[in-house]
Amino acid sequence: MKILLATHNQFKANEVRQIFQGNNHEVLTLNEVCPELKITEDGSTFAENARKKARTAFTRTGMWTLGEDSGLEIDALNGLPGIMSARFVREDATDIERNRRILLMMIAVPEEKRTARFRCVVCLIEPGGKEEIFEGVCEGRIAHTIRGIHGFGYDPIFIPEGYTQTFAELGQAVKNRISHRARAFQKVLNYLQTRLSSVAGLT
Ligand code: ITT
Repeated sequence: MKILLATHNQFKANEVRQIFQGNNHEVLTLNEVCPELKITEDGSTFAENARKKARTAFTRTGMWTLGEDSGLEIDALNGLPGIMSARFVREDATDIERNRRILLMMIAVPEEKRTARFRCVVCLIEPGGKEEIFEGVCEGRIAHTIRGIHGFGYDPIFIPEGYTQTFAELGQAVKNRISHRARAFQKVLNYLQTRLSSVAGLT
């Protein structure tokens, strides 16, 4: 089945495609379906933003649609950057600038207080308009330096629980098994499996 992921972020889309691999779903993005569609993220929670992305794209296309909003929550910074993750520092800042700023803000924070988590919230809308919300969390801590070359965003400063390397050092195969995105989209896949067989049973 074709399913639209309402994102312009190609790193995110590639991760979702890898998580969906072998499940007979073709994941399309806004870049392929309606490249001009810009969605303003003005919600106050990840769920509100995920829902807005999904609803806006669904209204345009009528397709099975996924909206995803995600970010990094750092305990020592009272949950920042949180829903501001993509806009932290400045709207047009680079990933390196954002990572440097966080490391600077945390320069005096000791190891045991460097706890953080990535959160991913997904809103799925099916052609009849029914909608469901899914969430995935990956606990970890903030490194002291920028490390690794894989992934995107805050991957070079995030060490997932149970590991000593950052997501950007661990690489995509490990990340796609344990990440917030992997956890949320695995729930989506499980739901789709049940939902599609019940819809097929009705026809
Ligand atoms: P769309 O809104 O078009 O989907 P976006 O990049 O603006 O793309 P978000 O609003 O969900 O996406 O912002 C998520 C930001 O959080 C993202 O830009 C990264 O800075 C950070 N982030 C989310 N997931 C991440 C991950 O797996 N690894 C590193 N950083 C991540």
